[in-house]
Amino acid sequence: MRSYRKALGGGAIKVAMVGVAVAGSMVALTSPASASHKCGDPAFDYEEVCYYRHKDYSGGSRAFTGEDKNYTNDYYDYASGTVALNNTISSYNNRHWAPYHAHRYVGQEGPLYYIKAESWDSDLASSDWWGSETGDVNDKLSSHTGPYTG
Ligand SMILES: [Ca+2]
Ligand SMILES: [Ca+2]
Repeated sequence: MRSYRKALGGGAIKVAMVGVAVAGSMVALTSPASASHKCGDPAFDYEEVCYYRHKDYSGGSRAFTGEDKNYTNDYYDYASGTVALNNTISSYNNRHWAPYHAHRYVGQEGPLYYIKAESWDSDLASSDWWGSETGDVNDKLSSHTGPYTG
């Protein structure tokens, strides 16, 4: 009886370890830490929107090509790289030939800011939300959809 229990316990541990390994690989495949990249990367030439922390395209930058549901895990390219894009973006340059829709909240929720194809804005404090939302969009962007290539 004693040896039977010991054998059973060993099997349970093996099953648990396999489960952890499978869960780990699924996370790596489905949720990368960040979808952003350094602005001006030749691999994404003319297919990226570049965001800046301060107005006049200064204070650190970070770019996207596809959509992004959450800016809290994307960081400006600085020496330290510790400031997230969420609620800090103050200017942008959309080098993509297609538009994006930026959102007030993470999860692509809330009011929209329309980023036109091949457009730029040096100071988002002078830009408004799309639709009925009042106030400027400076330091309020948190996610985006697009590019809308259709
Ligand atoms: Ca993100
Ligand atoms: Ca800012």
